[in-house]
Amino acid sequence: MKKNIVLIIADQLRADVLKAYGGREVHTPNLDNLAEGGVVFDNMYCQAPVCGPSRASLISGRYVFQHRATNNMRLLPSQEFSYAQSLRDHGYTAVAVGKTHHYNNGFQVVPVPIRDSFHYAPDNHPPFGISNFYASGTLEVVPDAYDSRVADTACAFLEDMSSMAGPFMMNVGFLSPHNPYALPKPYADMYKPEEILLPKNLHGLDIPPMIQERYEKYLWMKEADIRKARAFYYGMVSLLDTCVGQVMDKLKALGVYDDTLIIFTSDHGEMLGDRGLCEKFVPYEASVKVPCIVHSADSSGGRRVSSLTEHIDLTATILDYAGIKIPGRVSGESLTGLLAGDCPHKDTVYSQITEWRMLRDSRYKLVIYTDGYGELYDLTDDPDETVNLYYNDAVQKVRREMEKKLLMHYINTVDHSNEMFPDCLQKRGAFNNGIGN
Ligand SMILES: [Ca+2]
Repeated sequence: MKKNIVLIIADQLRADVLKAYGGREVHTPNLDNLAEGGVVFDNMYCQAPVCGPSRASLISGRYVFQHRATNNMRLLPSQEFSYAQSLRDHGYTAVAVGKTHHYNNGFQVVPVPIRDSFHYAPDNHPPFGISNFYASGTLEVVPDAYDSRVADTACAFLEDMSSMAGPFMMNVGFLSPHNPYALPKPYADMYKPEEILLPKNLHGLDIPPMIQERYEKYLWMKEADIRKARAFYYGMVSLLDTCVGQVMDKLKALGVYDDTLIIFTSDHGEMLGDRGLCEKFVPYEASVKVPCIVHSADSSGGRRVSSLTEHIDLTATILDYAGIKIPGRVSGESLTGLLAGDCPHKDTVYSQITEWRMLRDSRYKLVIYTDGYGELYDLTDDPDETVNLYYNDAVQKVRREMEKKLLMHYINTVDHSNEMFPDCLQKRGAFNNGIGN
């Protein structure tokens, strides 16, 4: 049996808008079906809530401080591990359709036809003639969507690949529901702003100093603007759902659906007005926690997995599924066991961008900013992250334990071929001060 793999990545899709994650406002029949027949991961975290670094972690199976593609301008270094290259080395055809952000890492890139109505470039070029809603307040209705062409192209190529002798892997990258907020009808007016729920904790929570500027950037948005943005975002999610459904229908029509490992996820989330913030870049759940639905012939459908999991575990899972030995420099751990049934997995998950480092365990989330500011949340008692316990004298033992876990995470995952991190630690005198005491 050919062990085909399809990885579908949305851009900036927060988990809780989907019905599979408790959402009640957005029509997503195809993703609902995928969830009903697959395994839903309740606690999947991206390694960085920004496109380039997050996708570099997915491709390499490594944390951002390991692969060092730390921002959108830095492509994954060609010497880094790539599951696409590894699959090709093991007889797979590995293709990328739509956005991957990193195009030189083993994928055969299938071009997506571009027409005049093209509104957003696959490699994150500035929008072509389209205003970004978060900057201008403008919602654009366009004749058609780039993602529809991604779906068409993916389906055409699936037909070609299904007749090949060897197995295939396809990475399908959709741009929805990433801003600038441009949509064709009927999606553009599918949801009525006045019927949309307002975000959680729009204002009033403490804003860390390094996020203050970002917070102020969205202050122009009043409640009506946020409802408009949410309604349009939901339209983009429904468009995405249609495109995902096209790919699923094609896999079924080709008779390969049941035997294909299908992974659906997003590179990061979207704040969508929660705590006065939009887009991503922040360490809160709507930004760093991502949807993840897996269809596998090896697992019974309709299951949920509550274990803490990371995007880099998907990399390991793809290799594992293909029968490839997971190399030591891949830091992710295969989810194959969790797909088959309950089993122990990791105790903590980690994410970062330039301004902060985040670690969460089964109960607490710790965030350390590079200016020294800290956040600590009890996600069991306070899932909306409203009470920062970091400076609370009553929980200093918890804070110290979480800080130790963060430090141990670095020590246990540091790449010794990467001289940057040990040098950094030495400069801070950490080795001289006796780490681990
Ligand atoms: Ca993104």
